[in-house]
Amino acid sequence: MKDLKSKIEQYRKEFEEAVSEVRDSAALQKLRNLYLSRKKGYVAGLMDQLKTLPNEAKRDAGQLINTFKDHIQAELQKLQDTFQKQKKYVKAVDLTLPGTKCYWGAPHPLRVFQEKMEDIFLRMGFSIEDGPEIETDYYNFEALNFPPHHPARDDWDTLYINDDLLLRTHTSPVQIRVMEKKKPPIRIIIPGKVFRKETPDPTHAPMFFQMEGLVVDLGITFADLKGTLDFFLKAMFHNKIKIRFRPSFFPFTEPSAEVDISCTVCNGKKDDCRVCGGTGWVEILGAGMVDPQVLKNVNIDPEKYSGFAFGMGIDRTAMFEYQIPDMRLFYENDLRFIREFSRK
Ligand code: 2U9
Repeated sequence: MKDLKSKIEQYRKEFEEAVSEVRDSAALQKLRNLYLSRKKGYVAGLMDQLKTLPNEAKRDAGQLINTFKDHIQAELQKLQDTFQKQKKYVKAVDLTLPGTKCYWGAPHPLRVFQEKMEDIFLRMGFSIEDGPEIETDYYNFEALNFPPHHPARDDWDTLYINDDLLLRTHTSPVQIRVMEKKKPPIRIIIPGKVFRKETPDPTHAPMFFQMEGLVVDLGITFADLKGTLDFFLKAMFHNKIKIRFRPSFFPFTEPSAEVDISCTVCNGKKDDCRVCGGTGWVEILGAGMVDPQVLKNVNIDPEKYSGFAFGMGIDRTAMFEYQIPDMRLFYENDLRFIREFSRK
């Protein structure tokens, strides 16, 4: 019995020392095994020794062993609780851990620019329409007053799918489709992708974005066309720009014009301006009064109704506004470029 008592004392001392040095859960588990493992633990050894004692000593000795075992269990439990709390605490406040990288997307610069253009027309009461990108020869050309094999078609380098189907070269077929379904008053804009058979270079791409507009109503005149485009261009650039109309030709409008604004980069003051080439003017859009034949093609009476239409390249205008030298930058998906211009 004396032997057992001193052994317990010895174990207790060793345990107190060992427990004060435990720093993590692994060391804790090791200590637990050393003392409490069912077969080889010190407490199990004490129990084996208990069996060898005379019966009258067993009760007291048993109590001593149990008290020692309870003490060990309580101390180990305390330590375990402390580690668990620390674990939670570290998770919440360890500011030295590297953060999780977050990759933000950004709207594409062309989309930002398109929405800026749309907003101005929405304010004037226009609505937005869209339509198919694969079109028939009829909607892309014939209905717009381009007869089959007419040389005017050569200006729209077309990607044909077969004799009848093609990738639309302008968004104008959407206006035809809208006029077939809806009678005047019509006041719409059509932003969208168009396709041309072009080799990519700084100012050309086989796919680019266009925005066209159409107004058809009673008594629409060239003055409405001028007033609308004047409002748009001044809202888009700034109020001080000058605007000029030059006579031009499109098969679907008569009369037709090309519309320039005074150069916002040099204001006509630099002979070698890279934007206007020293002319002081930059071409922004094309426009005209809807040809009576085009109205007839959709069963709108040109004696009663008249209209105007216009068209511009979204890419081209964005390049001018942001002074981007190469159209291909829009389509390379370089995030550094996309983020840069999305902020503007
Ligand atoms: C209908 C009637 C008339 C649309 C028009 C233009 C002038 C024009 C070009 C500008 C640069 C296209 O992106 S670009 O290459 N467009 O100059 N577009 S009038 O006229 C229409 C359209 C549909 C039924």
